[in-house]
Amino acid sequence: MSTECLFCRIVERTLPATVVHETETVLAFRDIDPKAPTHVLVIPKEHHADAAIMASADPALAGEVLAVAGEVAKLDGVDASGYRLVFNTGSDGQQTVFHAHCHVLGGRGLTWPPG
Ligand code: DGP
Repeated sequence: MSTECLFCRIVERTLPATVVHETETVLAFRDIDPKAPTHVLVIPKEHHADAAIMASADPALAGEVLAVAGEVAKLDGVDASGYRLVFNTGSDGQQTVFHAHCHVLGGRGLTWPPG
């Protein structure tokens, strides 16, 4: 845990967030600046700087993040119509928070390539 990390603070509940799902190892909460009707961030509770680092260190945890992302899509009712999972990684990938997170985006027709 790092108190310098925004998402660690959300895990610790010292920073508020709208939590939609939680397991022993994973937390899902609504993005503060939603880009679609469903925009939820799924994060490991343990701090890993990005998705690839998380997957190398703990492949099972990476699998749990993906499984929770699918659960979130079901909970928000976007599983049938479709949704997008995104892991922005590094500066060219537009990652701004360096705690691994999966964006779950849905509830509207998404464009490709992403802007
Ligand atoms: P990325 O650019 O992939 O690193 O996405 C970081 C996302 O985190 C971005 O969509 C906005 C969101 N975000 C940043 N700060 C907060 C916060 O304090 N609370 C919540 N719920 N979301 C945040």
